[in-house]
Amino acid sequence: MTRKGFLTFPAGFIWGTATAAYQIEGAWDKDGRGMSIWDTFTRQPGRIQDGSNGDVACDHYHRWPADLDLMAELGLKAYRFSIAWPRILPEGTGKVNQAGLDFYSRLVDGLLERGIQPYVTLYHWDLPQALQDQGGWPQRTTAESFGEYSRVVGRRLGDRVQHWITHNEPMVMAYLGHLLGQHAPGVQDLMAALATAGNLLVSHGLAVQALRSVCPANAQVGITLNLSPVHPASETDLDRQAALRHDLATNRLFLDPVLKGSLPDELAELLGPLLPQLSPADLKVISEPIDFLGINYYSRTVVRHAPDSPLHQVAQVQPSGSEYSQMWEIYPDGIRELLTRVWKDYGATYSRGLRLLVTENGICVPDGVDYDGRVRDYRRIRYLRDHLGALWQAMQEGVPLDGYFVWSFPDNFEWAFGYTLRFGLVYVDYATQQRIVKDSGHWYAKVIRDNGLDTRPGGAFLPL
Ligand code: IFM
Repeated sequence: MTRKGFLTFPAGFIWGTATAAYQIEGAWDKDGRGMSIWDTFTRQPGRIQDGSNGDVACDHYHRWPADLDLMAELGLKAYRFSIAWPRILPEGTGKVNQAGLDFYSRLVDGLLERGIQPYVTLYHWDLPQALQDQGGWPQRTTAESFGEYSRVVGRRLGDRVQHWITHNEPMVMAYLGHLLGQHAPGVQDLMAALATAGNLLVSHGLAVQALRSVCPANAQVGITLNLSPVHPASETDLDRQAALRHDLATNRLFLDPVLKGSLPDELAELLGPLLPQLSPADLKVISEPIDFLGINYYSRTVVRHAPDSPLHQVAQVQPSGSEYSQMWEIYPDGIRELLTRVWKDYGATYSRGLRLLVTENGICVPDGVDYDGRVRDYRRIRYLRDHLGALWQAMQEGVPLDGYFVWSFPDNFEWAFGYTLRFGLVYVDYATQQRIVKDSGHWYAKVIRDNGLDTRPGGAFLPL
């Protein structure tokens, strides 16, 4: 801390924002793009709250130069985006669509010309429909196809992209996509969900190997997990045990194989025959050394023992007396708790020296355009300020954190919620595609300029 109430970040701290292909690009049938599972899912009646889809979304596919100009105006140092697999390999494997690669190549050049570092996510949930038709993620062959796709992208962009993220939130793909059926492909099958988790993990390792084989030696490769500290709803033994089970089934199912090369014994006890079938050779692939771990944090998870619930007999509780966004409890200290725990349990002992990044953090609140054209999203500013404060605290406690990415740059297609929720620093009028930088966007630009955070009461609002 340099002066009272002002939190200074290390020189070179990476200030960024994040998006995902299906949520912003639109142009679903342009230039040879194949169908993805989200094109299929959104066309099934009742799947999406407002009946919408990503056909147009923010039309970023056509408007990317102006979007990148806006990022440069706000002073962003990095931009995390995902590549749509069906643009690159419309059938999921085999014939490469050069027009798809050309699009991302131009995007990368556009970022570098503006002094913004690209952070590329290879998979943010838009599996080619052709692979789904052959069984999708519950099949091991899909993991192998992901390795092939990663090699194709790495070969084309590796000369300019230094930072690679194999997967975004595999837990969501496994459970929301294959157990709860709330996301594409809409499957509700416990076995399929856990097989998906296993194959996503293997595919991560195959992608790391593929990237290392085609990218320059200084390539930085990692994975992004959505993690959440799990708290028991009460101090009873039953609820405490429930919290441990939930931590195993959501956090440790992914952390342990990637960073320790093993599945926790307690998970084997919990899942029995449902445990993802991973051989020692698979675990070796999954734990292929990485350079950084990306963490997406939005909220903590509070759970109670619930004997009738599937998978692990746990139910989530919304504690009373907390503040909530449209989706989740607001719990800033959770990011400090999570980062220090991940560092202690995994990072500090990681042989090759692991760096951490917060690859997503943000909030959806009902935003509106005021009479003068401004979007005064003070709750978002407060959320971001409080989370950055807690994250700064984690760094004081010894966590080597390299950067922070706000979710999201523009408002966008929020999966099963369609366009009903807004997460952006930039407001999108979907009827006209006009962009308006929200007050939070201006506030974030000031944080970046200052390389630090004004936490004095009212300080967050001073630059506005
Ligand atoms: O919009 C999503 C994103 O695709 C993945 N992480 C959470 C965000 C908010 O729900």
